[in-house]
Amino acid sequence: MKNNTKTRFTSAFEEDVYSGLTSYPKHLSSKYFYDKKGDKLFQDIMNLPEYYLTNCEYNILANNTQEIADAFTGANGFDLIELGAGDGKKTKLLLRYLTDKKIDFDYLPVDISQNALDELEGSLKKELPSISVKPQQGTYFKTLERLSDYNSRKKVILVLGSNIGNLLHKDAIDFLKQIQEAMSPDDMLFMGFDQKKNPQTVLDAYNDPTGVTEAFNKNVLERINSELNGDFDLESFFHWETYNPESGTAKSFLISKEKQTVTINDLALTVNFEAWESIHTEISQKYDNMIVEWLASQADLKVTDSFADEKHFYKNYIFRK
Ligand code: AVI
Repeated sequence: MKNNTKTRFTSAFEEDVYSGLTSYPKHLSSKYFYDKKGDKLFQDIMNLPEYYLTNCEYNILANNTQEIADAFTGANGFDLIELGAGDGKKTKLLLRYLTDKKIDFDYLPVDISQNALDELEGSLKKELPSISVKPQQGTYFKTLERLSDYNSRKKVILVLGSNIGNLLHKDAIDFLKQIQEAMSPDDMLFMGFDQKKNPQTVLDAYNDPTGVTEAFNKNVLERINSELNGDFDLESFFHWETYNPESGTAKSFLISKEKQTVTINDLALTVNFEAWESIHTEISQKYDNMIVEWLASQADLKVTDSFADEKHFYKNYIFRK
């Protein structure tokens, strides 16, 4: 391999792509799936019949709205802070109930993308015009830090979609710890965790026959091509999914169909692939109560309640300090 080591990177993307593709085995982070095209592909994934996560969580929120909303409500109202709000389809179930009951709360969706926040705010203005929406643009952690002394009323932190599943346990504990540190004794965290289930059901959710998941996975290569001046031939890689029922870890890979060389001009990098060599791109962790309680204890949080869908495919847990 001919690598003219480039020591100065102009972005985290450059640095991560460089280190991931010069490692053995090769890897790239799933956080780079998401740009305008990746966001749209993820929306399409959420509408796939095989991708049960979205419907399960929607059903949990629809079937337990009152109980969940009652747990949220504080004596002086509360701030509902949602990390990674997306299109808010599931959250709107709760927002509508809270509004109908005239409960005093502010909704603070947090997202890195101002565009996503603008779209969400626009749709809320139309559908639920009386809600007080205070969008927070920024990373989760910076925003949580800022909001931890934002005001003295109860904070409810919402993380839906089993987004925590894209983190290794070590990073998931760090994530929970940072949330815990931003919480006061009355505050609560409401978080979704996809559950262990028939391994085939998991594999099918990440391996749809229409190829949307494959296109989503390959979007990281497209971004390298367009943003770092690379020449990945997308057709010479295919998507591969594995699931380990013991650990509960689903893993996505891109596999090179042949021996080939890829050049990434902006990194002055040439990457050689053997036939069948892999790039690991994502983990989607599946949980059970034991793992969730262990993660919580590692982050000094307690699980105080949980809600499941009928098939027990998915659970939302309430955590307190
Ligand atoms: C965002 N995240 C929780 C999704 C998941 O299930 O891991 C991303 C995804 N990857 C492939 N399909 C969906």
